[in-house]
Amino acid sequence: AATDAEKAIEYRQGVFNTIKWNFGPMAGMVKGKIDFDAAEFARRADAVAALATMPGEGFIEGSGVGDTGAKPAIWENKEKFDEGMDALAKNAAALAVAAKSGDMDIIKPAFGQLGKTCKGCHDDFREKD
Ligand code: ASC
Repeated sequence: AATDAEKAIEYRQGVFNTIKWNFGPMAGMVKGKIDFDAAEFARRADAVAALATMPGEGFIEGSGVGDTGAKPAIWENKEKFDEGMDALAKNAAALAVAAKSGDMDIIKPAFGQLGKTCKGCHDDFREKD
């Protein structure tokens, strides 16, 4: 049977993979590599806003071992990590609001802010692929 740590790892990776599934097409639209579809963009932004509140609880104590990209820094500096998770949720919510405008000039900076938030935490807390 899976341990609690294994279940937590599977849980949070599932959430991050689902965020990435939705984030990718939004990035393509922002960069002009995919035609902008405002309704699709808003649907994906809503999905990411909901998902963004979820991965944090998967970083339970003792779940940093094994074949994951999670750095020990997460548990050594949990307060800063949790702030990053809060920023993820906040900026994803802001993007969902911006997306409802259907206006790329409004969406673009909100998307950029969210992408910076992803990268900030990855730099500190995630091993490079
Ligand atoms: C992605 C992806 C990330 C983020 C990050 C944004 O598409 O997989 O981890 O965007 O690169 O800066």
